[in-house]
Amino acid sequence: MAGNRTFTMIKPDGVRAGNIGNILQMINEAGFRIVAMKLTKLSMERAGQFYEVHKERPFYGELCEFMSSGPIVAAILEKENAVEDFRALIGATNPANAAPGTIRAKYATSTGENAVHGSDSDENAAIEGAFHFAGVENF
Ligand code: 3AN
Repeated sequence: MAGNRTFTMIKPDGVRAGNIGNILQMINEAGFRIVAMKLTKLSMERAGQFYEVHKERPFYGELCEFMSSGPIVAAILEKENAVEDFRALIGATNPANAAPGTIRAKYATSTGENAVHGSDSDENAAIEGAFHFAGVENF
């Protein structure tokens, strides 16, 4: 059975461009309920931990520098079939391939600076949510 929670971050580029409100509006209009949310910042070390699975990829260092370059909005979202539906809402990793109307088609500028993160599985959604939020911060 598909899980009902996913984890997202509005990345430093999205925050810098003033798109927090626009992106949250798209998330709300797509029917997601916000379970947890905060404006925060990843240190280089915490970004490295979060993206540990990409450690061997050539873009890992660049990714960690970018993700720790400014504040982010971290959130846990709830909706039936949350992981899959949220991936559809954000669009492809490379915004050039993102379907029209998706968050990345509207607000991402490159594969690296692509405005939002969305968990890729129920298991990772739970791990990533717990990375950012204590249980008492979930509503
Ligand atoms: P997604 O965020 O769509 O799940 P992943 O998990 O493949 O994509 O990659 C995680 C993050 O790593 C992306 N959001 C992006 O910021 C960065 N990334 C992925 N591929 C590249 C690449 N070829 N060059 C630079 N950064 C990349």
